[in-house]
Amino acid sequence: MPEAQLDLEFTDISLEPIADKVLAGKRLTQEDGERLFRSDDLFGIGRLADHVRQQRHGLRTYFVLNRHINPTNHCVLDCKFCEFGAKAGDAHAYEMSMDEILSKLSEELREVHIVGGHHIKWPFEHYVEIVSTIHERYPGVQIKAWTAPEIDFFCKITKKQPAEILAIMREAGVLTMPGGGAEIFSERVRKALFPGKIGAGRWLDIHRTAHGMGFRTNCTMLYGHIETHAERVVHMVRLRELQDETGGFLAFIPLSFQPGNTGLVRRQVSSIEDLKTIAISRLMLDNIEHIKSYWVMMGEETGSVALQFGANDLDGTIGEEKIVHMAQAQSAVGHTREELVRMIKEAQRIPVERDALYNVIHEYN
Ligand code: V47
Repeated sequence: MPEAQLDLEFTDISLEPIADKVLAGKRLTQEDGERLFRSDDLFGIGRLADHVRQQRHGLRTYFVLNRHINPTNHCVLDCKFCEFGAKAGDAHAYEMSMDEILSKLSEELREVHIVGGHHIKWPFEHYVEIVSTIHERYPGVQIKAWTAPEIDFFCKITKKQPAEILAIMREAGVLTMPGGGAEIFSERVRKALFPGKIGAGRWLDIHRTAHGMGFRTNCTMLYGHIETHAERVVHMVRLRELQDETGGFLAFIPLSFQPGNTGLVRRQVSSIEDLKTIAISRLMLDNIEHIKSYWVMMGEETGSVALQFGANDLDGTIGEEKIVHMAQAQSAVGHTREELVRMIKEAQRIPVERDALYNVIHEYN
């Protein structure tokens, strides 16, 4: 019997068959995932997820010196969960100039994460220029840019296929793709909250194409609005299926919905729900190496505790973030390297500074 198995005790004994499967390296089913979400045994689930995380990564926990750039919030879409998007004339609408974008970057950064609105007046060439200008000015900063819905928008305005768009972006300097825009893979929720945005099939196809071209990409799930637990598990299973096919996903990032003034729900889900979602992601997504605890949305305290519930990555220093801070997220807007090291050490894990592809820069033993 593996030593860690001896430490696993459940107050909810119905989890024992699930734990047996996990310890035997067997894959969990949709039903198992739903069973985990129904259980109140947060610590049992957390210990199981931490066991799996420690088998893969030990105590090592990644972070990256990065910067988020959201070049504009002008957006043709009207997603009901989003407080970031704006129309021309709205008081909070903005467009960043190239100088403004460059002024937010520095040579010390390892990664820049670029996503924004679907601007009706910006030609595709402008989006390409944002990437190429950054790449020329800061060749050492790896560029993670444009979500699948943005790639789809570029296809619409250029009448090109995703592979052509991605080839042009690669030429301009894009290295990896972020995982945003997946929201929740449910037609029911899409029709209710983001009817103008691509659904699961197109999101997965664009990532499949990117993986086929050798890009590594991330994947996300927006939870804590009107989705059900079963829909969360379906979402994870569909990502797992694509990962079986391509192996192209680097990390999964569960995104805790910030209600702001959307009126969709009264408040953000509890820390308990955040931790359970992180832990269940680790258990369901047996083929995705990294599970990120995105402190910007979960908050720093829960984000740090999540490192004991299956997450092995704290994302990054971020610098500035507009998408959820416009929805009144309470987290700080940016952190220093020292603060991330402290958060990881507080969770009794070993900080490892990485680049965008998880190459190790420095281990803080
Ligand atoms: O796609 C929008 C979400 C995403 C809200 O790939 C909201 O490494 C919560 O995808 N409350 C963008 N979430 C952020 C994102 C991301 C973040 C960090 C790392 C990575 C990565 C990707 O934010 C959107 C949408 O799903 N979002 N509004 C909101 N009110």
